[in-house]
Amino acid sequence: MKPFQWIFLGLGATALTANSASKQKDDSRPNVIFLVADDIGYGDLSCYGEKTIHTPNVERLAAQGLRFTDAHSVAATSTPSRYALFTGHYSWRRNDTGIAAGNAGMVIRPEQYTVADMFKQRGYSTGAIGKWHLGMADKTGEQDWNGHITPGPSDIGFEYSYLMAATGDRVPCVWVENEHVVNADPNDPIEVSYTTPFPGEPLGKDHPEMLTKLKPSPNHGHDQAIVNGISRIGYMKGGKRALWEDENIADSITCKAVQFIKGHKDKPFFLYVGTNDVHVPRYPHPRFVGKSGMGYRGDALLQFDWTVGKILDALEENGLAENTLIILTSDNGPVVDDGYADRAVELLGNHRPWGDFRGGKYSIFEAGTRVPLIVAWHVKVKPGVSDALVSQIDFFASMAHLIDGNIEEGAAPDSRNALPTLLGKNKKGRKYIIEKANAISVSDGEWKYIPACNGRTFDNLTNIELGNSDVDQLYNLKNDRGEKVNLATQHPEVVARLKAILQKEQGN
Ligand code: NG6
Ligand code: CA
Repeated sequence: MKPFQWIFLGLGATALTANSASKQKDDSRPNVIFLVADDIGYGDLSCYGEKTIHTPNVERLAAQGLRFTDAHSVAATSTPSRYALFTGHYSWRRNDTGIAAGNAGMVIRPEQYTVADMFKQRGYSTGAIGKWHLGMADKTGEQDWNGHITPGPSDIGFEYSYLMAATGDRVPCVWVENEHVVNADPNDPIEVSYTTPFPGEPLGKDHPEMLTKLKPSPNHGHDQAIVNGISRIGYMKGGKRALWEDENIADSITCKAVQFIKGHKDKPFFLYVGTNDVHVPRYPHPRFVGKSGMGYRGDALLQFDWTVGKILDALEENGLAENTLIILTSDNGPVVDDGYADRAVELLGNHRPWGDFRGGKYSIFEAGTRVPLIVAWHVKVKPGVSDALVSQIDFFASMAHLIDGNIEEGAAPDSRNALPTLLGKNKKGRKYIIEKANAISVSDGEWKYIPACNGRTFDNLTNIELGNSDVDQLYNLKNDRGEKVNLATQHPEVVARLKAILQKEQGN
């Protein structure tokens, strides 16, 4: 294992004083950080009431900010969720925003206008660090992993980027900084394929003895290329010098985020930090291992919490705590076994990652998309709890309103200004939200309607109820948070009202 990178990069010892002068004082141009967790559920953070895990740094943020109880991602998996977050365009309007492979082309096309473009155009420095999962280069399979991977994040508004292409469980297992693989070696070129194994490269399914860190769960399919004693989805060859080590992923992301904050303390910035925690493969740094009593999944939650703490510290140390708006959320709901034998199910005990909601990641039931959300901005947001109905689709327009109230013609077509709600000036939420897993749903906060659709009701691999049904479903979320009683036949008028909204939004 490499030395603990935090110390390695010399950041741990940096004794910045809390009053190191910041030139940033303009309230109309705060720094903005989108801190997006991966697969962290509504019940995974102690500030949401679960007593089984303690996440003190998220509590510290929640104590300074507004914690939302009815906040939603647009989708129940990462790619469509992040697509909507960055573009303000519903991912379900396109048929190519599903879970992206590690060699997928750019899902957000360069001509699209993103929230990062919006900030950049207003003079902000912009950065994207951590999990990307939105494709790189023009077309699938056409990346130059040994040269300039273009088009890339810089074409959709991110001036700086340090990213994993897709997920921890997908090749290539390398960091891509400013569109170049870090530590790429011309003598050991990287090749990636999602269709054809490379002759001579061992695969997890044939070489279980090489899986020294984690083994795949049966039948999930994470049994292809072996990187660092963990088999992944996809095939990869070369780039030995560039491969990440799973136990250092959180440190790398956190270091880069802290460096970005420090390096931009004199000018407003927009920073997206996508953590890898708690997506699979979960392989936290040894200093977190065994600390949760819940195995690697719980330990990875503590690691996430540590990242949050380091980011808050960096803001304080650089004199930016007062003038930075932080939005902490998750891309989709939780899953316990998502492909690796990490004993997460066995060690879960009484912990309920989904809180009191039904379903989980991949599901149209509430746990798929009802996510943690904390908005904090020093004196501008009065600490507390908001039950307003909010959707990540509105972050884009809200951020434009934060700065100057303008939004470019045609940009973020589905995004509405929710700034007063996000800042707690208003308890009024959205009139309705639309979400998509396999099924689509519309909810006004009280009633949720899921039209009949095709698809499995249950996923045996992850043990999650997906919410698909061949009959219409209607739930009253105020009386029935667990979506147990289908009231569609009792309340046809409510079904008709919500169906009309959905049809109008879908353009039919
Ligand atoms: C699924 C993977 C799962 C995870 C997910 C993406 C299988 C059986 N499962 O296809 O392990 O990688 O994709 O998760 O392949 S997400 O949070 O990035 O959307
Ligand atoms: Ca996710």
